Amino acid sequence: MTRNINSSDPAPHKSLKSALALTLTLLAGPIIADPAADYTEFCVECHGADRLGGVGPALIPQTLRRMRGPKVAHVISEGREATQMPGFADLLDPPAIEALTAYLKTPLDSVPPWNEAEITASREMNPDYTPAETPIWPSDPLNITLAVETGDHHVSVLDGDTFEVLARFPTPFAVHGGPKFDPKGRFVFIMSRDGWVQKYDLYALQEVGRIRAGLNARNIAMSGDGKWVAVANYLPNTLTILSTDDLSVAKVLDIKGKDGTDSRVSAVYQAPPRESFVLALKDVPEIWEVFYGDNPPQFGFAHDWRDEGPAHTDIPFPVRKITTPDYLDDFFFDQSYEYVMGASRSGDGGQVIDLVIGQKVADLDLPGMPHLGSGITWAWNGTTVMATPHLKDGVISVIDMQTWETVKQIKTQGPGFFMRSHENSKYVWADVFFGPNRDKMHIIDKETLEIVHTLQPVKDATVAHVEFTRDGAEALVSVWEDDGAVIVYDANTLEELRRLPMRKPSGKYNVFNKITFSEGTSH
Ligand code: DHE
Repeated sequence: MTRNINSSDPAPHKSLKSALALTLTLLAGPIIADPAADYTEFCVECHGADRLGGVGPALIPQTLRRMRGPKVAHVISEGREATQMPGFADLLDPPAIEALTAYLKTPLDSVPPWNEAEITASREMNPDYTPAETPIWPSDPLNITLAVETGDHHVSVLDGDTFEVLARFPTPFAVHGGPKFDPKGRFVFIMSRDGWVQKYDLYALQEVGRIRAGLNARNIAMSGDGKWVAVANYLPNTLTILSTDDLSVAKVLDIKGKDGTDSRVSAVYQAPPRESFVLALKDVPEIWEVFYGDNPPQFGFAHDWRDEGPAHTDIPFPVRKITTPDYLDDFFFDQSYEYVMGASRSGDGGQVIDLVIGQKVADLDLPGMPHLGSGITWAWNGTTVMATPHLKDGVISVIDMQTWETVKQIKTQGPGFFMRSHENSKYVWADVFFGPNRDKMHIIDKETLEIVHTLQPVKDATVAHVEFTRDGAEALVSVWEDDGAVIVYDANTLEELRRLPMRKPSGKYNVFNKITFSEGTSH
């Protein structure tokens, strides 16, 4: 392992390592790169000892196949924008980075199979679980808010009226994406990047069980009827459908495009009015719909349909494959779920696909890597607008959902990750997740589309992600640090009301806002 010695290391341990490398180099001459050792030292914590993923994705040829040429080496060297991947150019010199790149592109001796049998074998139901038909606590069950604390992998269950922490329970390692509630708001399903899905009973404040639905997963979606949870996997290339009742496996769907190309699933979304799950695919220019209702619609587009083989239950989960003009990664739906807005994988622009006719109906002017998954909508000037932050540019795009034209680009103090509002609020809250102004939170007037206030809750601390209480009266903001907090604001006066200490809180999720599909939250 060789190190750069001229870097100005910000972290003391890095400087120490550089000095040690220099000493070793002087004593023993040039050191031959040892990618396996470098992997163990720098990558294992996030990507797993077996390279099958953890907080970070699996680093094997199957998941790196789109990163041709110098792309992998560049990410190792410089880090990856909009993710937690740091750059290692100050710790690894170019030959070491090249060797590590080659190491990551070397196939594993074997990727463990992860099909129905393995998934089923991983299922652990809590033997001590005692169901509660009504809440064992006195608060409003629809005003419960969950706060995911990624600092120590826990979830806090907050009473939305008093902000008392009713329970704090451990989750699987590295939760990603929003937990999903059943339609009644009693059970919640939580997913970790390494594919575990946990079921928790909010009435009983107990874990029901967990199962590893994939080796490297992206997110989960709940069916509109509450019977199924779909798990989008990068590894293997599958969609796992679980019964919400007992977490048993209902189906494992292999993801192969129309031409037989295997694909990772970027994300799965629920489309309740269509009784379908909608899949964004990473490696083929297609959108899939997987139907769970008894009577899947007949569109008359026979070429869109493919028989996916025998189902594992009597629910067939038929699949519709829609070819799209581009690879689309990140989706936002209109409230009717007929139209899906997708961002181009290149990060430049987007498209609107009409799911009824299975065709592109519009292009979107969305440069700078829009983060459509964080989009929200509201009524504006006789139409409905959708607003989305951009991960690369300090701008928020506001799009008219009738004409699909951009009506405004609101300039911000840096690229943002999340946005939130509420039907009862006149404001949109938008963070500035990246860059020197990550301690800022913009407050945007929904009518004038102007930033009317910028909060700075804790100087130099990352503040991000907002959730409202059920009635929209308070807004909860994460101070996204290990010794962080959730700050409760009066959503009208913007006055700070409470500060609840938490370990790196990320997303917060209010039961009512989620199960009613509030236009102010991502779905
Ligand atoms: Fe996320 C949601 C994809 C990096 C925290 N993120 C989502 C969703 C998708 C997505 C598709 C919607 C899923 C859902 O809720 O069902 N995220 C991606 C990426 O592709 C990206 C950029 C790269 C990656 O590594 O996967 C990415 N995300 C991150 C982070 O680095 C964040 C900040 C920290 C972390 O936990 O990894 C992060 N993502 C979140 C959160 C949500 C989320 C908190 C849920 C937001 C919500 O309000 O619903």
